[in-house]
Amino acid sequence: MVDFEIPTEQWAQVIEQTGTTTYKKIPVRQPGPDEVLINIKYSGVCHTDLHALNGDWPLERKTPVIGGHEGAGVVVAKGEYVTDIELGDYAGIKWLHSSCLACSFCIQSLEPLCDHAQLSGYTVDGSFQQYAVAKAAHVARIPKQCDLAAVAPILCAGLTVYKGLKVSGVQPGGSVAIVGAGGGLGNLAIQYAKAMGMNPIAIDGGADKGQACMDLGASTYIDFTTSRNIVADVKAATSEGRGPHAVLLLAASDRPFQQAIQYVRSNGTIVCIGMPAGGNYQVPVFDAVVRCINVKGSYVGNRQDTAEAIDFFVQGSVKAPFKVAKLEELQSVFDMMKANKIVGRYVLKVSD
Ligand code: 8ID
Ligand code: ZN
Ligand code: ZN
Repeated sequence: MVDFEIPTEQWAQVIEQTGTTTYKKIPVRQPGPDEVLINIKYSGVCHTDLHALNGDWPLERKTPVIGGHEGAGVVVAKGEYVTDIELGDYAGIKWLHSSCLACSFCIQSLEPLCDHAQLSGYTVDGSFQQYAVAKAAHVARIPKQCDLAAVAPILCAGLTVYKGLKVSGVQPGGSVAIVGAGGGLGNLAIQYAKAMGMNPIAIDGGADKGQACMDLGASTYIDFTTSRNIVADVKAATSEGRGPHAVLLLAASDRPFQQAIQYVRSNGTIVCIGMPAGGNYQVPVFDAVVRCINVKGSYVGNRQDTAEAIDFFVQGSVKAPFKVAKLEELQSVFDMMKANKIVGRYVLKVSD
């Protein structure tokens, strides 16, 4: 067994008050009996981290809190009950830090719905620190051949869109509109959709996001900032002009929902994933009934979904470009995200 030298102090980004994150030194914690200590090498920055920073969701967050829930690193210490992870293994911090594993949701592997779920970077400290404690039962198992920077966004963005595509019910050959396709979740959604045999239609704003979406394999790019008629443009990109079989709503805005309800194919499904602060959806009852439209929510995924999402990455069928910044540069990544300027994902380099 490898022995790791663990420092007593480490660098972290701490939200001490809503709206600001502070780069500072803090103590390193020791893992409890059912926990592991992960030396985080890279952590993706999800738009959810920005919601946590701004405190704009109707969900209580702890303060102070260390954000981050796409953390990939090396297990450097573990508690006495942890028998299926070895020191030196690669592991990942995801949004679901823990769940009770015993309630009626947990035993059906609907663990994100557990009443006792703890959330990384929100109700417990996350991966914007060099040494993060995580529950062994829930950490993502990452195969040794993986590039830790590239796999980090799979831990939330990849997992979430893979699960969303699964529950969309779209069959191979079917089409899916991806709203917010130029962002972190969206870029990966294009890749998973292709890998699952679906035809992805990308919707976002700006030419650089358009280029990225087409490079990743979208069949069409529709720019919501310039399109005169998004509903007509989306329908025109589908077979018989009947609209896509499903829509993945990934934007941190509720505006596109009203369009989605108009262009989704009859008998199709709208999957709500993006969580705009204060967002609301209005479903016209007549359309929902006579066109048999399904509207559902999808919230990260369970441990099996995580393993499957990582498998696609390992097989090389999911590969999205990302940019790397330093842990101390988190605030500037948030500033770009607020302005919707980020194409794909930013990944922070957390430790050497
Ligand atoms: O489990 C979940 N449901 C889950 C998991 C992870 C993230 C939900 N989320 C939520 C986040 O909290 C956030 O609200 O999904 C949303 C998107 O996360 P992200 O992909 O990390 O955000 P981003 O990288 O900023 O991308 C958002 C994209 O949406 C585009 C923006 O231009 C950006 O590229 N967009 C917007 I804002 N309005 C749009 C519109 N009207 C739009 N694209 C098309 N049409
Ligand atoms: Zn996330
Ligand atoms: Zn439970």
